[in-house]
Amino acid sequence: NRNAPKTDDELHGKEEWKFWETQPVPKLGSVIPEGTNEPIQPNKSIEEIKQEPISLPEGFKWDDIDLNDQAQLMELYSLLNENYVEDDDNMFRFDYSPEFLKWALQPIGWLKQWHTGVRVIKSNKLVGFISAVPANVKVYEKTVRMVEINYLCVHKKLRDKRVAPVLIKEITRRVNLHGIFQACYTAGVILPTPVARCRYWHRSLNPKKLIEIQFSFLQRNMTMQRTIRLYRLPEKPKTPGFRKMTEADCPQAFKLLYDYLQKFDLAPVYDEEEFKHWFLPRENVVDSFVVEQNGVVTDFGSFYHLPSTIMHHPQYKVLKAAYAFHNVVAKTPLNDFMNDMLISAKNLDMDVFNALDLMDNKEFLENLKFGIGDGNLQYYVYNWKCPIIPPNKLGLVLQ
Ligand code: NHW
Repeated sequence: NRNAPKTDDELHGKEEWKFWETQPVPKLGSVIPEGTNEPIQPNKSIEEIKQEPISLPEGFKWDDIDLNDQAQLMELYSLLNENYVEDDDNMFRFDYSPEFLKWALQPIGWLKQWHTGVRVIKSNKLVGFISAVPANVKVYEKTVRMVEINYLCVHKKLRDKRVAPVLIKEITRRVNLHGIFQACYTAGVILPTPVARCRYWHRSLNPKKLIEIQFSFLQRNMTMQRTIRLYRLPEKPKTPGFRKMTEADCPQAFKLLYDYLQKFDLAPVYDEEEFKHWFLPRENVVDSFVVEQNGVVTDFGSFYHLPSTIMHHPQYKVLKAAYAFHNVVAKTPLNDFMNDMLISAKNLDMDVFNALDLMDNKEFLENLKFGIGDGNLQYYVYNWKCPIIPPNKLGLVLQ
C-alpha cells in the first residue's frame, strides 16, 4: 500500500534472460493451451546427470549447511537477516528466526545436501545459499513429486556476478540426482514464466506502530484515535470451541485440509505426518487453531510468524507479522473464523496480519479491513507447462 502499482513497462521491460533462456521454462508471454499439463523436458537418466558439482568462481567453495549444528544454523540466520529480501523502498527486511528456518527446511524427507551453501575459501564466510525440500504438489489433475526451492540468497557484496545461476544449476543437479525434475518456487520478481500471480493484503493489528514506522499511513480524514478504533478487536475469540490445535486434533484437522485442498489447481498434497510437521504449534514459528465441540473438529486455521527488521527506525527494530497459512471452515462462517484468527494473532503481540488473495481469502479480506499491498507474488513451476492458474484456484503457500 505504499507504492503505486508497477507499470507494464517496469514489468515487461527486460528483454534478455541470459540464464533463464537456457532453462526448461516457458517463454514470457507464451500462452499454453488448455489441457496441457506436462514436463517441458523429459526426465534424465542417471548417466545424463553431472556427477561433479558445478564450478564456482575462483576463491569460493560449496559447503552443505548442517542446521542441527547451532553455529551453522546461526551463520545461515545471519546471512539471511543481513542479505535476504527487502521491500521496494528498502525499509524492511525479512528476519526469519533460526527455529523458523529449521521448521521450513527440515520437513519429512529433507536432505542436508539440499541446504546448499557457498563459502569464501580464505575466511570460510558463508556468502551464498539455496535450499530444496521435497513435496508432493498437485498441478491440475496430476500429483507430482517435486521440491520447493527457497531462501536463495547471495551476500550483498557479491551481487550481479552471476552467482545466483550457479546456485540454481547446482541445486537442480542435486535434486535431479534423486530422480526429481520439477520444482515450485515463488518470487516478488517476474521471471520466465509465472504459473500464477497473487497479491499480499495487510490487516493492521497495531496501527499506531505501523504508521510510526511508515509501514502504513493515516488515511485521509482519519485521526490516529479514529484509526486505532477502526482496527480495534475483541479481547478474546468469539466462536464457541475455538482454541489452539493439539496433537489429538490432528487426524480430523488433517482430513479437513486434505479434502479442501483437492479443489485447487496448484496445492500441496500432505500426508498426516507432514500435516503434523507443518501445523502443530511451535512457539514463535507457527500457530494453528481449531473449532472443536463434543470431540468434533469443524474448522481449522493457521499462520506462521515471520518478523521483519525495521532498517532505519530509532525506536522500533522489529515488525512482528503473522502470515495466513491454511484455513478451512466446515461450520463457522469464514469471516467469523478469520476474525478469531486476527484476535489470536493480536494476542500473540503481532503488529500486522498478512494474507495472499489466493484460495478463498477474497471472501474475508475486505470485510475484515485488510488493505491491499503493493507487491505481487509470482508462482513458478520449473520444467512444467500448463495454463495460468487464477488466485482462487491457487492452494499453495510457501514460507
Ligand atoms: S525469491 C527470493 C530470492 N532472494 C532474494 O531476493 C534475496 C535478496 N537478493 C539476492 O540475494 C524466493 C540476490 O539478488 C539473488 C540474485 C540471489 C536473488 N529467482 O547472480 P546474479 C526464492 O528463494 C536471476 C530466480 O548476477 P544477484 C526462490 C536474474 O533474472 N532467478 O544476480 C528462488 C538473472 O538471470 P537472467 C533470479 O542479484 C528460485 C540472474 O538471476 C532471482 O547477484 C530460484 C542474475 O544472477 C530469483 N529470485 O543474485 C529458481 N533474482 O536470466 C529455482 C534474480 O535474467 C529453479 N534472478 O540473466 C528451480 C531449481 C530446482 C529444479 C529441480 C528440478
